[in-house]
Amino acid sequence: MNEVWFSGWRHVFKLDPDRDISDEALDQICTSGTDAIIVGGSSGVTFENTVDLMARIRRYAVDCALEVSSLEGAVPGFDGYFVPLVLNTSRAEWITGRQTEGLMEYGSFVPWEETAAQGYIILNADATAAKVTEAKTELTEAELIAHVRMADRLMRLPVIYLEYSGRFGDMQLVKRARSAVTHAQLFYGGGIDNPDKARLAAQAAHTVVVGNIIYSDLGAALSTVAAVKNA
Ligand code: 1GP
Repeated sequence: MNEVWFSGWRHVFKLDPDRDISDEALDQICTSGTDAIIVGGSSGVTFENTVDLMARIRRYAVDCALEVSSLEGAVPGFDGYFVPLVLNTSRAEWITGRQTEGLMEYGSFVPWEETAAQGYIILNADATAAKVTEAKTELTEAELIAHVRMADRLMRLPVIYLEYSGRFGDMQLVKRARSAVTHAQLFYGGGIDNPDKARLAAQAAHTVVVGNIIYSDLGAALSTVAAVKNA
């Protein structure tokens, strides 16, 4: 793996600009020892709610990156930017279409050194992202490995993101995906709501993303940091 701005990340919290979080909860998330905060969501993301959340996180030293999933939500001022390309959809607009439209508009302003493409492979049919992009989530192991090789070997994407958002995934499958990777950083996200799941995910992927549980059980969310770091 090449050294890049997110290489050292083992644990990441993902915050949704469209969901409310109190100052107290945000303080605990940002000072939890997590390696970074990713701001991103699959619906309801606007310039206003993104800039608002960024400004609140910016009071802390923690790295903060934006996952750019819509033109409206493209906000300057983050430490880094991820641009998701959904690999298991047949709808081209989610692979390169919208991204190219974004570059038509903002191509001259992109901080390329701090911008990375993520090859998203969405594996939970119930996730909003799967519905929106009409992802083909029922992949056999052979199909998953082919998608990983497409991203890692052919497209040379720096990040492969196995997205189970809302459900804890198959860690054996995640491990096999990691074995197929030669240079990409493998992110895993989905359904981590306790230290055990966090540890299992950390043993399977390079980087573990924790989202939803922040909003329903902050204590459980915070407990995932040490679990990942000690895995
Ligand atoms: C969502 O992968 C992240 O994009 C995390 O998933 O919200 O299920 O933790 P959860």
